[in-house]
Amino acid sequence: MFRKVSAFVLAGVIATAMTGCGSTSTPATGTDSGKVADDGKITMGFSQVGAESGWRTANTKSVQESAKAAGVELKFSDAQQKQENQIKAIRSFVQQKVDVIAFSPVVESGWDTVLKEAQNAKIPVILTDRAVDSADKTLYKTFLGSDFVEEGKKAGQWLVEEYKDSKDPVNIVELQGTTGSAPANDRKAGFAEVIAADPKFKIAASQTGDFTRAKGKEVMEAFLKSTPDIDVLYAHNDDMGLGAIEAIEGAGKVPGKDIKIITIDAVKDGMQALADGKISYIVECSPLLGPQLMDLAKKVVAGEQVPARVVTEETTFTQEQAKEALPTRQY
Ligand code: GYE
Repeated sequence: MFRKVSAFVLAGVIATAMTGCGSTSTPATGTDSGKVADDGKITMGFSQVGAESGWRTANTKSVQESAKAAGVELKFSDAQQKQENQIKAIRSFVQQKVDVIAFSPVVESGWDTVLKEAQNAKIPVILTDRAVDSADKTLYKTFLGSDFVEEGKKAGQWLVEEYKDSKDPVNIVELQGTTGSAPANDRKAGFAEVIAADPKFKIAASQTGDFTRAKGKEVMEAFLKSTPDIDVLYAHNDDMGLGAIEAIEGAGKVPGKDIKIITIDAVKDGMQALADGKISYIVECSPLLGPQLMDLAKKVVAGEQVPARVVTEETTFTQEQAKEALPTRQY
């Protein structure tokens, strides 16, 4: 009201009055999708899954280093693989009025309520690495990460090729990632779809190893006891595969010969085991999401349009390719 009157009173300098009006009533970026802090620095609340694997450690490092390089103030929270901790962290970010929230959802379901809270507070959310299954796609601005179904398919395609000249049944055991997580669901589905083309492929046992080395070892020990004649192990990440190698060796078998192993991630320890012939094939999943995440965060906070989905580019590695790539591998 006061501004309107003053604009009239200062009839001769309307332009000046309008400028004043604009600058007092509009926040710096002029959008309701977020705001830049008074000092111009973006504050990001980031809720990480945990520290369950080599992939996760590399991902955390990438996010932290990229935030620093991009001048983004990072509030980092480790959920220790628990959804309730992530929900608490997101609520606390909302209370602290951060400019943007990024998180890697440990499981796919159960996020609508907390995401609605962020939306009501006009704080934009970016999904990084893993997806949620919310029907309401307005609850987040974008999803940055790998295509996990495609990764599972690549693993299956290698297997089909590897056994193309054999008519014998191929007994597979599968170590799944964290139950209910996007990579576990999708890597299972992609792999199953490809191997279904030939009935000689049989998944004899499939259980979660929670993406950790310790669980991978434990479950593989149980598989070795319960399932005779295992030909192939498909592990949803390197760490579980590395744990399983210990179990296989402990049972007096030779990994890579008696049992072929396919894993996903391509972290250094996995690549070393591949170069050493213990793993047969690795599908890459890049954890270096930090730089793209910071770019997206800046755009989202500025109210710019971003693509709804940003897919990470990835490759695959044979044993020979691992030997070549290892010396320059970043993680
Ligand atoms: O493959 C696994 C990690 O979500 C892509 O989580 C990520 C997965 C990764 O624990 O090693």
